[in-house]
Amino acid sequence: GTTRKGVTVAIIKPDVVADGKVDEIIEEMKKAGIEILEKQERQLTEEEAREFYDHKKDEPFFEDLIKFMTSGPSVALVLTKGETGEGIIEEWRELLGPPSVEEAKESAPDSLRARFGRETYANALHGSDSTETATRELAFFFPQFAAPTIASKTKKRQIQ
Ligand code: DGI
Repeated sequence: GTTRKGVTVAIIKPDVVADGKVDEIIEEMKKAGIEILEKQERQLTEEEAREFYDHKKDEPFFEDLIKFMTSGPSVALVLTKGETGEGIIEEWRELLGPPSVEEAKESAPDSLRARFGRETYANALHGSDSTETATRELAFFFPQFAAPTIASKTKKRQIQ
């Protein structure tokens, strides 16, 4: 069929990669019943980070954010769950907890940002915040995955 499965895009940010905790995070995903459809390790260039966070460019913290996101390799992943992937965006955001690590420790001590974030906004993980954002972020990290499934000899990226 042509119906796309619901997915979200997660990023394991440079703090977690530097702390050697990528496998632990992936275990947490699996414990929550999440399925990983794609995974790619890469260090964002400054240009890529600026494009990825373009909607934050007027924020006072923008330069800090770019510095952090380009400080080392990240791991981008496409996540889904169950037959349809319905609710995966919200569920992953729930597992993340709030963006500030301090706030996460206060209000959601079991959240992944509370447990794996280093400090303030070195917050371990990203998750798309809406279907529109997920589509955009999918195209950003996994253009081959996001492309329409036109007839081709290699159909390996097609999702039912
Ligand atoms: O979608 P989220 O990552 O949960 O949160 P968001 O869209 O509010 O912010 C995106 C990222 O920007 C967040 O993961 C970390 C960074 N950020 C947000 N607010 C601040 C911030 N970074 C700094 N340094 N200071 C902030 O106030």
